[in-house]
Amino acid sequence: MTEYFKPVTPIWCPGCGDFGVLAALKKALSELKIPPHETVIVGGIGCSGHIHNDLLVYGYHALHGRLLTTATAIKLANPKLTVIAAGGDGDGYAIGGNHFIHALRRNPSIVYIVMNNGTYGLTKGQPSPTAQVGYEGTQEIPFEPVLTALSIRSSTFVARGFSGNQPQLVYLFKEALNHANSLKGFAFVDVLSPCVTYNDTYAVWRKAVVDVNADKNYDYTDRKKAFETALSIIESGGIPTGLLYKGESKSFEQMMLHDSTPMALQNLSPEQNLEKYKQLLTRFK
Ligand SMILES: Cc1ncc(C[n+]2csc(CCOP(=O)(O)OP(=O)(O)O)c2C)c(N)n1
Ligand code: SF4
Ligand SMILES: [Mg+2]
Repeated sequence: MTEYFKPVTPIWCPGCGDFGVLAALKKALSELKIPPHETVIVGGIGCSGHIHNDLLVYGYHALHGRLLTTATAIKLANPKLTVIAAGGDGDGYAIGGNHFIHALRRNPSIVYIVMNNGTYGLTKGQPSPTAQVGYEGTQEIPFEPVLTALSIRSSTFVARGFSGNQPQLVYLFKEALNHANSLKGFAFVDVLSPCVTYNDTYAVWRKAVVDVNADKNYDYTDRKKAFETALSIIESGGIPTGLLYKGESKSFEQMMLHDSTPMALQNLSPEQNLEKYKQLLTRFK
């Protein structure tokens, strides 16, 4: 690819929470001075998955629920890139649910942003795994992505923001980008991003959010305490937000690449590799 695509105007409904996610992401990338030509956003399928079209970076529109495998492969091919996967709650927690769990377990150094609105916005408002009880008649107990992420022993970064709280969201995105770009592993940020057209939760969420970092004694390096704190907030009807957990575990690149040169950084010029190519050909004779 020799030219950038020009960012387009977002297609979202006026007031959609995803505008807040885009604004915070832009601010975080520019404040950290991350070069656009070294940044890739892999978008999921859904309204949220349009985000990679709205920024001056490389973009890839993945299959539904399969953005994490694509983003992981990009990072393995070139660990120098800033790699961000961004999609919806349907994409990430329903069809992509098992990929979510295994990405947390493998710990590739990418940022994963889930624009969580409790609905399938693009397909006009069916309940997603995080839909509140009663939404469109659903009686199912909502899936709790941050508790799942905290329960996986090799997860290294678990956070939740709210598109209605920009300073907190910019802070979380900067922390997540720094975590992934120092090759420390998978930086997961669930973002409460209301769908004003099919599930307008702004007023309810604004009252329910609890910022765990507001308590100066909160220790985000203690996984057990983080789980207990998040669970007790949920059980009392609140929604835990903030940097919930940051820890250490081997990254997927460390496990997979060892000392080998990543694919995109290898010298593949035919002239300089003629002998190797000839040797390779002998194996097929
Ligand atoms: C394999 C496959 N199954 C189903 C669909 C239909 N589909 C398109 S978007 C979507 C869900 C979108 O919900 P979410 O990921 O929460 O994104 P949002 O629109 O809410 O941002 C579905 C089921 C599809 N595109 N591909
Ligand atoms: S349908 Fe909902 S999620 Fe989709 S753009 Fe509109 S407000 Fe946003
Ligand atoms: Mg959704």
